[in-house]
Amino acid sequence: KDVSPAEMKYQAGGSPLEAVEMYQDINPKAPSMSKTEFDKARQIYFQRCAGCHGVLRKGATGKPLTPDKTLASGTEYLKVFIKYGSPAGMPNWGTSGELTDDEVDLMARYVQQTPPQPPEFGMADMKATWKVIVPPEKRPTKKMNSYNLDNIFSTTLRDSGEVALIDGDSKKIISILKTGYAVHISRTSASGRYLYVIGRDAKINLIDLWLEKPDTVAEIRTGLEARSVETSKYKGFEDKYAIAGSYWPPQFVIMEGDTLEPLKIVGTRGMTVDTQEYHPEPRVASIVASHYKPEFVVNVKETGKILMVDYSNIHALKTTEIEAARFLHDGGWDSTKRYFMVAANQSNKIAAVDAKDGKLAGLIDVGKIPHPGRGANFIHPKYGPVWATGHLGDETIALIGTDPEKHKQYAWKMVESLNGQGGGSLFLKTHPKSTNLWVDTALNPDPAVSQSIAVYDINKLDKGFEVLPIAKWAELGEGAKRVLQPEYNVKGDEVWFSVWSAKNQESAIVVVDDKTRTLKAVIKDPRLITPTGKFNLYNTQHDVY
Ligand code: DHE
Repeated sequence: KDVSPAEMKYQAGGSPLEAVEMYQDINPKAPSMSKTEFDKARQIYFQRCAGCHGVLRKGATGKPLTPDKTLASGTEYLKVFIKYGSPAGMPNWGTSGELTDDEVDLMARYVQQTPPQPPEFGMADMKATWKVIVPPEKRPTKKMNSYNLDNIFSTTLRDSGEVALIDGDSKKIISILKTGYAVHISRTSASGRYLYVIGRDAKINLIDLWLEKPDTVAEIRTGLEARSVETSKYKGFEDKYAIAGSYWPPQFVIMEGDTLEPLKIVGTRGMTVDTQEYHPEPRVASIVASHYKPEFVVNVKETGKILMVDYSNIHALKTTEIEAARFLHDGGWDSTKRYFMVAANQSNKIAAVDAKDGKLAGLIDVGKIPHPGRGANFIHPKYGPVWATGHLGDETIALIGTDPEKHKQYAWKMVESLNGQGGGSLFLKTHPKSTNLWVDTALNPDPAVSQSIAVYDINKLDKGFEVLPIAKWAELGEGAKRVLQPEYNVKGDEVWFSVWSAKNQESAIVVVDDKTRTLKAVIKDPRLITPTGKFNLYNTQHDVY
């Protein structure tokens, strides 16, 4: 199979576009559909199919499903495909019981219709959702609480549409804030005062950490579906701007850092890097702020281009467009923060961008569907500084040399491929003060693997890994649970893991002592519903990983 079942389920995570009204464009050549049928099919499409086939069905991980292709296939052929799946990775939606025969028939007819286009979301729409709850002049001029901000963990509570701010010192919840749905990431501002979180529904909360009780001081929606937010970090521009990328519409927006006032929207529609064909929905994946220049590094998924967006004058915006490879997704800096390492996941490559010289440093072949999160940097005993990624599609961990000065022969090459516990890895992590490399396998189909973590000694990689039963340590009840996203505390002596259960079941955060690899604490609370990503504010602020 080209795509693992874990990867398919991961891509079929649901889209807020399912709730958006869209126009039914009647195609006289397609099988007839009532408005009710069309709307039901459209909802199923955005829940299950859009992640792989795209909003406009131009294809990404999945094949294109535009009427020129689907009308030629016809209803009966499409029904077989949808019901039984395909060896190339299409899930067996019918035989798995997820869709009834009637729904399979409905979807086979639906994909022959002209794809309905969700509405655009421009400046007027953004302004209509923009709220400044506490204006900058009414905010404190110094920190008004006694929290150790550096060691707070902003923790996504995916299905309750909240984030929990957890005090890393006491392991107590400071507060739970209402946010957009399924917050994807949290990012700390350059000064460490502000926290930005973005929901799948493109709602951003700006949280002021200096308030007596940290709380939202501004909010906005920047689109209909999104995954990334970041804030300017270059000298002289600290906390000045925020940027958010969206999946739909395909665009990014630069905002005032302390109010979220939208200033400049830039569309990403355009030509693909390889075949140079027009793509109508190039989604914005990860965004990071350069430490070398006043630039944001914007990774555009479907066109495979990395945009170095110079924010020093946003009214005369200069953008360097770097050719990489299609399906750019997640990534992080190397240890010097000069090179940004980003996964072109369905291309099985990592692109290394030189943020100082504004060019591609390397395009490295790795394993199947790399998925680093922000990756992990450490000094390899033989190859010098390396950056690591795990994979969704195989069990390996790729180590890439990142030091073109002192270890030139290893730079931008996969110098080693470690064997891991299994495929379905989402995140891995280490810390400059640690000798451990922690690798999750959250999407592995075997519960014993998805509920435990593999840990390597980076000085003895040839010794293999130790397995720690994180979910077992949490002592939760029955039910599926996944262990994911290792995250260090500020000192680098503890690692936190989410044990992510269903919405109606108990979840937990498990804290492990990094040195002894033993259980240190289990954080449980009825309010900790579906915890996924956790972001230590200091490590996120300074890009330490
Ligand atoms: Fe993520 C990071 C997109 C599914 C949890 N995820 C990212 C980033 C992108 C992205 C573009 C990088 C943002 C950045 O750094 O600026 N994620 C997507 C998807 O398109 C995808 C495949 C399907 C979807 O429909 O969303 C997807 N992601 C998931 C999940 O199923 C996870 C496990 C739980 C969830 O919330 O749905 C999940 N993604 C995360 C987390 C990060 C992330 C925790 C940040 C990791 C970090 O350490 O930086």
